[in-house]
Amino acid sequence: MDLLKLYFIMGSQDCLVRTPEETLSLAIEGGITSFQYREKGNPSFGEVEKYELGKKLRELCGKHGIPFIVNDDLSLAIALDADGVHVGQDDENARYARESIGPNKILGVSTHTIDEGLQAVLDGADYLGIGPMYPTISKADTVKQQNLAIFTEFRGAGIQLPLVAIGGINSTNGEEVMNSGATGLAIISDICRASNITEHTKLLRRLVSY
Ligand code: 3NM
Repeated sequence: MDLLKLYFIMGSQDCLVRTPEETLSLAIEGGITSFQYREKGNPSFGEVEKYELGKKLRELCGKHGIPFIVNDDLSLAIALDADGVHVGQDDENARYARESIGPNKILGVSTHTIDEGLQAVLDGADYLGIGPMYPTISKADTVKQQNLAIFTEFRGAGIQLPLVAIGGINSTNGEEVMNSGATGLAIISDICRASNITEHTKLLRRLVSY
């Protein structure tokens, strides 16, 4: 699925210099192919703020034809009429998420083992997230680092869904991840923290476009 090639993930906590709206606009200009709203903001960032920011980011994505996916929060995804939802192993149950959003929305599931991958297929996932591939500064509770062979192992187990790699991916290591069999790259900090987001995103886009 080409839409998952360069999958940008972000929430207000990831935007240190620019606003989330500006960050997303610049990343869209650079060529991201999909976006996940992952709001893990500080305690002052309540439900209303989360919704209001989501609405703005959703509109930006809509204007540019970029799929807008909400992390973890099913009711927010439905309220924002998101294109899909992404759940982890500890989040909303994937099967329940599929039933809630219906058959036509995108469902992503984070998986770390073949068993989790096979279960996500049964639950109705459209793509699987696999990570962390490298150490990450953007998420505290990750499992242990994955081996690059994991993509081949998932394929060997008969899993045919798109496999999106995540965790510490950047313009230096992105190529080896793609060469190892990932369908696409999911990135937070290497885009959010770039001094020139648009140019850096263009560089990442070249890594996944072949
Ligand atoms: N999930 P960055 S790693 C949101 O391993 C997330 O499932 C992960 O951020 C997983 O690109 C991660 O800055 C953070 O490393 C990715």
